[in-house]
Amino acid sequence: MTLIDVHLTPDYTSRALREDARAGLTADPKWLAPKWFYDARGSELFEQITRLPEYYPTRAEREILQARAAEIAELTGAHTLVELGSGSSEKTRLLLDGLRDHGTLTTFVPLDVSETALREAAAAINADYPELTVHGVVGDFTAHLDKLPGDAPRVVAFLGGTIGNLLPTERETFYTSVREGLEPGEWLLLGTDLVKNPATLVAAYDDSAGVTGEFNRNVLRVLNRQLGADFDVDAFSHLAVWNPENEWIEMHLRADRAMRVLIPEIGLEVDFAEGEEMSTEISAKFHRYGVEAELGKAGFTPGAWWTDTEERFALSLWQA
Ligand code: AVJ
Repeated sequence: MTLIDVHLTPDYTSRALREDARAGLTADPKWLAPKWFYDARGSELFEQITRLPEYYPTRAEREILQARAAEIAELTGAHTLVELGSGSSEKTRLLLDGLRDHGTLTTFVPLDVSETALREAAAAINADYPELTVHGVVGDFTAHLDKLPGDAPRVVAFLGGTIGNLLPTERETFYTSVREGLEPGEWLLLGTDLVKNPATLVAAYDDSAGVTGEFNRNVLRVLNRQLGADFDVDAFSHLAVWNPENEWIEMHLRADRAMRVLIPEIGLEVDFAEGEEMSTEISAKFHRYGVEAELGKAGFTPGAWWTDTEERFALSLWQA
């Protein structure tokens, strides 16, 4: 059985894009938010990134899930798996298999802002796990965590290290709203990339095949298509920098020449100086002590901490 709850109005995404583009392109320094990378082409480029030799996080997290899915089922006794982000990936299936084999799972709840991605994910999982109720939610994980369906105990999975895209204050708000959306005794399963040698980190975000550069520039294509902008995409260079104070990777787009960009749908003219850098993503990296401090502050109790054999990535379990 498949059910879909829609918590977003049809124009939610286009309004949010307009507001973000206005705020970021009139700021100094300029920024664009990483959530706008993921149109069809951007999602395909990200899939390619996950297969690059330099981009270790996907493989490291998969290794942990393969080793620990049964243990996650045992520890949580989950009846419901909620996945933030659409969730029909191989990693989702590793978790679903572990929980199903344990015999307690009844419901899968994928949550995504994209109704198309959500319906595809829900249908794919429904086809392969016909005994589960698939109850999808079209929503924003920064706003609709109080409306999660499914019978308790639920496990909310936030995988891939996407938490690293949030600023520290945004992470605090996110963790608190997850905890408030859960009943005491329910669970959060969190994937976090770990601080390591900067050369390894920079290579993961600046691959030799140039896929991450294409992914980064894709945000300009999204603005060209959605807002009628006239960015000369090829006039921007991809940069990936390790910020040691904040322990995050920053991706930037650097204007290779001075230019004026018109964005008619939001009535903006934006000037770039030659060499001007615009921030497009932060991807924070973590230490165990930092994750424990942040989750503890949000009211979670530690359940488990697992890493891959090379200790590049962590998967951790937290009880509300
Ligand atoms: C999907 C957010 C986990 O931050 O590593 C990959 C996105 N950006 N390469 C990450 C990304 C550049 C990725 N997340």
